[in-house]
Amino acid sequence: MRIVVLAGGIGGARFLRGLKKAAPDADVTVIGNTGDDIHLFGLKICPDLDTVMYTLGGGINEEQGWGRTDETFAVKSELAAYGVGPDWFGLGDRDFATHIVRTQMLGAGYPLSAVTEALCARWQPGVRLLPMSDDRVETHVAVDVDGERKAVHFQEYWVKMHASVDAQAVVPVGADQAKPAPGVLEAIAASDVVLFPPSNPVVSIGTILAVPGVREAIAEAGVPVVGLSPIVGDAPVRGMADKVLAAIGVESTASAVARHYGSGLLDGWLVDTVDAAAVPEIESAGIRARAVPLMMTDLEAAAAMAAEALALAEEVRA
Ligand code: FO1
Repeated sequence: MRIVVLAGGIGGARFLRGLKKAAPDADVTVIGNTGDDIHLFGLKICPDLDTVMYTLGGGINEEQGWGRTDETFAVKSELAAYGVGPDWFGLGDRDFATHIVRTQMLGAGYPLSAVTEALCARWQPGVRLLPMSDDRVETHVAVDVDGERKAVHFQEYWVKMHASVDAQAVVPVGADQAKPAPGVLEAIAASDVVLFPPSNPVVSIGTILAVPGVREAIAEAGVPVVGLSPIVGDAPVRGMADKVLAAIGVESTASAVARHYGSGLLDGWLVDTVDAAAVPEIESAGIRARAVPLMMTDLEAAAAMAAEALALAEEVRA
């Protein structure tokens, strides 16, 4: 079975680990969000691609969900001694090596997709990891600070500001001009099922869908498209999905997120058992829905979620 997964960071990566356990023989292609990418310390950082690569490759810091295990911060503190920041973004020594290799290869003219493949040659994630695009896309968030509106990079909103103010708008800058990376449209067209993990529907999956051609390719593939709600009991399981959903006028409920994707894109939607009452409303919007446990407390729980998503896909297909 050929499975295409659109993935953000932590939620996407942990779901993928469950999917690999639930469907060990499947051929999995991951289309990773690159809207979170940022240039800092002269280096190109791709948080979501790295989170997927490290999580599936066994190098992730399990407690944080991002960055490397057994990390040290000597380079960052040496840079700080020179007065070089930013001090609000935590890059560890081991992680620095990844960004140095990536930035060197990009500087030598390799596209991000080739660089990602080269990095994955070390980590062997057991999936084909593709950036959504080789072109630069950066998610910016409009915020009101001291009575003035300004746009900040998504990482600044999330990591520096801790999403402490409301997001007024979310813009994937450059997405409208971006082309899908080599292999993205082909993988979708050749897939048997497309999955949306419990990743952020706006700044993760929404950004991937904003790359011209991706949404259309999914709709035209004619295969079951099944998603898992990142909202459980009217609150995001992690992250700031509520803040960015509000910015696009979507309520933070499992049902509203399903309706936001819409029946033209989504065939099936899993909600948590605490949201079981939302199932009829989602089904009346033309999306097959089931209520199952959606907390990825461990690998077994993530694998059970992935198995439920694949079962719903088969139900939709039948
Ligand atoms: N998240 C934080 O909350 N603080 C950090 O200092 C931080 C650094 C960081 C470095 C590399 C990386 O790959 C991810 C990092 N993240 C950090 C996570 C990241 O900001 C977000 O969680 C994702 O972009 C959202 O998917």
